[in-house]
Amino acid sequence: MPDFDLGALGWNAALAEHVTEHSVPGRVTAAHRGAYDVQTEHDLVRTRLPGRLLHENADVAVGDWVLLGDGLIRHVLPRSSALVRNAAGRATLAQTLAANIDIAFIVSSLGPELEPRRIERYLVTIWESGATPEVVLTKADRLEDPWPMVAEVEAVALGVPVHVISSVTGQGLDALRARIQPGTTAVLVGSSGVGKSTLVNRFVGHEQMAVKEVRADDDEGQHTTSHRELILLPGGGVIIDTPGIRELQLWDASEDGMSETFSDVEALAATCKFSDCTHTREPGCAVLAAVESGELPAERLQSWFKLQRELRAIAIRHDNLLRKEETRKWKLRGKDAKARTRRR
Ligand SMILES: Nc1nc2c(ncn2[C@@H]2O[C@H](COP(=O)(O)OP(=O)(O)OP(=O)(O)O)[C@@H](O)[C@H]2O)c(=O)[nH]1
Ligand SMILES: [Mg+2]
Ligand SMILES: [Zn+2]
Repeated sequence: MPDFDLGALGWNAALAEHVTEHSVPGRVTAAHRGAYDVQTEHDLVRTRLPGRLLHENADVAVGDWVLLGDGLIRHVLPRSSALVRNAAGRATLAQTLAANIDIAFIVSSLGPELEPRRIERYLVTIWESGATPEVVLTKADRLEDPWPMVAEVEAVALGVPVHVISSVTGQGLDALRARIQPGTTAVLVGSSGVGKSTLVNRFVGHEQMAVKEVRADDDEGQHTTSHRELILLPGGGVIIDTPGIRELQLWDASEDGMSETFSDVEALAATCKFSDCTHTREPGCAVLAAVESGELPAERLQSWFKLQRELRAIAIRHDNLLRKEETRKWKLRGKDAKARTRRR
């Protein structure tokens, strides 16, 4: 008899097809430096990657389904979604923040620190991930009237639910909790101090995650979350808490995330007089006309241009990377062939 029902974490028949004899399936619930916690049917085990996978730079993230063999992670099962960013400070290194997620909550606190532009950037990445984004605006209790600010966010989060909550008064918590149905995995992403861990604790019903202490002198409190952790909620559903991130560098270079996030701009662009309109000076440009009339905020157009430039730069970097990789393989193949000729 299993002690733990993996179904509660989202295990399903499609995943079960990958299980081979002598392998133990489980889900990665926490990632530490070089070590992983994996929940199996029997135990929560602390494990790591074998040398070969380390060598191959295997990418294992919280939320991944893995197969254990002899206590080590032998396989990472195919992902249904993955939230990937360009690792901070590295030109081209993908970092998976969470895998196999259904909903990604973009968490921002209501106050002067709120930045709709940053939410736009998150939206692009999340649409790329295969998960569905939703926006959570926290600390509603701090403002007398949060609604003008909420409207500003709604204007950039087209077709995306925007939740307004307070972990202090409980406002909006039930509606938000209802989004995480049994078998569903949600992840919380956003800057440090916006109240992600506090929210998790409210859902769990006790201090599961350490929470930043309020300190007037500096905002870098003691208990900032330091690692990603997957938590099974009472009543079903899974939530992944993540450390606050200062910036979300785009990783994926496809246009899908942009089209979803900027559907308003793209709909306008489709009606420009010239099909190759650059929306900078052309006559009959519907985008510029909309900015002129006030229908489209100029900052939103700027943001669209900026993210497009970034995506193009990423596409070029990825292309170069691919070419380097191919050259390397080609050289290796050349060496192999030479070695074979020598042996003959
Ligand atoms: N007034 C108010 N304060 C809140 C609310 N939610 C969280 N806080 C406070 O905000 C501070 C930061 O909360 P955390 O939950 O640690 O924030 P976090 O997003 O997990 O931060 P990192 O782990 O650093 O990413 C704490 O002092 C909380 O008590 C809220 O709804 N209203
Ligand atoms: Mg936290
Ligand atoms: Zn145009």
